[in-house]
Amino acid sequence: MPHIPYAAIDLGASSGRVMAAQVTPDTLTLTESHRFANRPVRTPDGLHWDILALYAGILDGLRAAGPVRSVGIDSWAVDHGLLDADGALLGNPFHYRDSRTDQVAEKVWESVPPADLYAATGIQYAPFNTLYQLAAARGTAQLDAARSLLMIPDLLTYWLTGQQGTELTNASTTQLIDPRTGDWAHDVAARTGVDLTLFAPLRRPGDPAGELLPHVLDEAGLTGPVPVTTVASHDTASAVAAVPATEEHFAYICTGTWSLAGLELDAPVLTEESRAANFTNELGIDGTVRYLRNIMGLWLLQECQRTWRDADLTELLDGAARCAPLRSVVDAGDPAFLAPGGMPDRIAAACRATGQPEPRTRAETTRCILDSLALAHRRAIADAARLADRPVDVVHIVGGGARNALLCRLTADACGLPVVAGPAEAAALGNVLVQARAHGDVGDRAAMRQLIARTQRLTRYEPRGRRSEWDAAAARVATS
Ligand code: LFR
Repeated sequence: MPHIPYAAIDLGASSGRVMAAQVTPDTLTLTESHRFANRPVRTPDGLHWDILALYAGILDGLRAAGPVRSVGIDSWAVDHGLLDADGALLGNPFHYRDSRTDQVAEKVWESVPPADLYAATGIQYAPFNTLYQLAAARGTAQLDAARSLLMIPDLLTYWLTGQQGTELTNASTTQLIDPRTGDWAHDVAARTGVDLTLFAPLRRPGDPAGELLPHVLDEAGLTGPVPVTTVASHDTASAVAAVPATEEHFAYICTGTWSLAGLELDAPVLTEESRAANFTNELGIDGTVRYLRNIMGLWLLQECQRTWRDADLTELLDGAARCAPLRSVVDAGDPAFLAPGGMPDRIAAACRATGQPEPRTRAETTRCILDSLALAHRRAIADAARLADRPVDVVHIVGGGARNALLCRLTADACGLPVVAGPAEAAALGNVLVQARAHGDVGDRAAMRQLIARTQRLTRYEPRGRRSEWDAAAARVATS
């Protein structure tokens, strides 16, 4: 007898999808019900998410999925909608790549120095952290009128259920949560002028989040009641929950628009050394800490493809595989690559600035990006292991980049460690498994991981030596 599936709504920076998953303690099948574009829109006041298009895509997806046991939503982090006293959305949510937060951090640091912020929240500096977005919004008519703030998955959950909550893994990316307690960092909020009453009560992955409203059921062609279950609503937290690790000492890299590389820990690392290395302590499921570094990821290549009028990925990767290795590398962690536009030229300029040959062809630029990502992966994992004082025996690559064989192979070579690649749809799988656990269909975190390891197609890449070439390339990036 087929089981009624769970629906995972997983929103990424370039597309959203609704996935239907059937789960038993021994089986797990995931099928895509609907995929839709996520196209950021620039208006005179800045770069925004098209939140209504995303919501419409979700309703289409639920209709395509048919009867479901429960629904869960995850998306990228830090971004949010502001709502007025009647619960109406005030304007389109800003995109984290919008430039309005440029130079805002320095002002915030006048109230709370960066060392104090890190000691209290464990969150790495990124210009787009919600804390800085709120500082940039200070004094605007919109923030003045706001009576509540909902993170993107919480906003969509509110529209589906009529109930407001703040999911913890995503809330940790605001830089307003204390990772030791999983509660608000009241002192940071008070000193930076953030009104914490804007936030709805905290919810944890697995908590109920309401039921689909009658008009939602109607639009999606469903018969109620359909519960919505809180998942790890930060996509990276869901992806880490689905890392198919059966070993104790593993590192992970969640690859997609970003590469998020690091370790799962029981407690945060809040040392000054860790802050200087720009490691973050975001929260994961079951009180775990996602100790990781943000690396620009396949964004570098996606942006090049956009400049090259959507050049074919397979051709680019085939060409890159034939290029000389490690000819030029850039620092793939450099925030200079955060904003959209002109990426091939910016990469060429970074090579020039460090005295390396500029990539001349699309294949060479692609190779430069993949070599640079592999190097950044290597550095992040080595730094995480050192700063958290934990050995690493294997690296799991999950997310879209797990399909990129060249990237996985280069990462194994650079790290000098075996890489296990897959699943590509880790965020959706983590979303599903947290729902299935809440509804009694799967056991604890280890059982969730074993289920993924047993049921999903994984590819193993052994390192091929050549450590000295990677060491030499690392030295070139260190000087950039
Ligand atoms: C990945 C991700 C990262 C976060 C970035 C911005 O999709 O969620 O974890 O740092 O997007 O929100």
